[in-house]
Amino acid sequence: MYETLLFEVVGRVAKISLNRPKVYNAINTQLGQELYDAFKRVENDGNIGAVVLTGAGRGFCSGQDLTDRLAVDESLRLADSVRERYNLLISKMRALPIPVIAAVNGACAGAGFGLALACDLRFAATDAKFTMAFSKIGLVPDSGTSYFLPQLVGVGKALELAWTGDVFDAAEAERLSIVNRVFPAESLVEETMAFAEKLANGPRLAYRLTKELIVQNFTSSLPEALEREARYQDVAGASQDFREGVRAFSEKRPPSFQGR
Ligand code: T3D
Repeated sequence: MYETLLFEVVGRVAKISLNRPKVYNAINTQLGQELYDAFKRVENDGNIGAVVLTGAGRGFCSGQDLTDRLAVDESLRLADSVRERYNLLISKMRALPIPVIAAVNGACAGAGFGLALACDLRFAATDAKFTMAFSKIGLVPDSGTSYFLPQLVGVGKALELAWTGDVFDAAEAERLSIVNRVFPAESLVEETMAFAEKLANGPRLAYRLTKELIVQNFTSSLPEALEREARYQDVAGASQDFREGVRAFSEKRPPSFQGR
């Protein structure tokens, strides 16, 4: 169905592999459109409980395909590309009500870094490498990187990484809390898929509400955050999963959650 990515559903997990390996999965118009479509497909499939985003070959994603920018003429307005491609993609990913995990298998740059940061969690291969990249070609951060990166590393470090465009490895990314876990390259995708499958079979209603809480409360006042917690706990507390969780605890057995 797609030409620039691979889409498969394994158990309850959608695995999306960007598939332009010769250019480290750089994003051209077709890949941008197909990726957006793949996320819409996930959104509309109630059986999918988690998403893993990874890259085919040696790269995760090297950002905007720069060969498309070689013949820049005066009519090119990057705001159009940013709004119509990257902003739509990042917003769609962020709005997915299920866990989205990046398995960063290799080079991760520019808008590719933005895709990884828009995921809820990031697992990386030991030999993955990261760079903001934008300043190296005279651009400013986009694809949500100016929003997500300071949340993870603080304003000073985000500015340093954005200004220098320095390339850093997975160990440094883990130290900076940009990635959650690091695995040997050969087991990265398998480990990420197993983790995603576990989440996909968890208390999905509570997970969805938790994602909304943590994302929204990050930019809320304390009174707003506390009130949102109370409202969401009301919803979670009325779920069958809550009843099952408490029953399972008292019966000393693992819970069997239904996601409602
Ligand atoms: O324009 C707009 O719409 C605005 C939005 C912009 C969003 C952005 O993403 S701007 C940032 C664009 N991305 C970059 O500037 C990153 C460019 N790539 C790199 O800096 C390096 O390739 C990496 C650090 C990612 C990896 O370095 P390395 O040494 O491991 O690999 P390499 O040899 O540079 O790349 C491997 C191949 O992929 C190579 O092709 P070749 O020589 O083997 O035929 C290289 O040209 C190609 N490649 C890598 N990145 C891109 C690319 N081809 C097209 N576009 C790329 N972004």
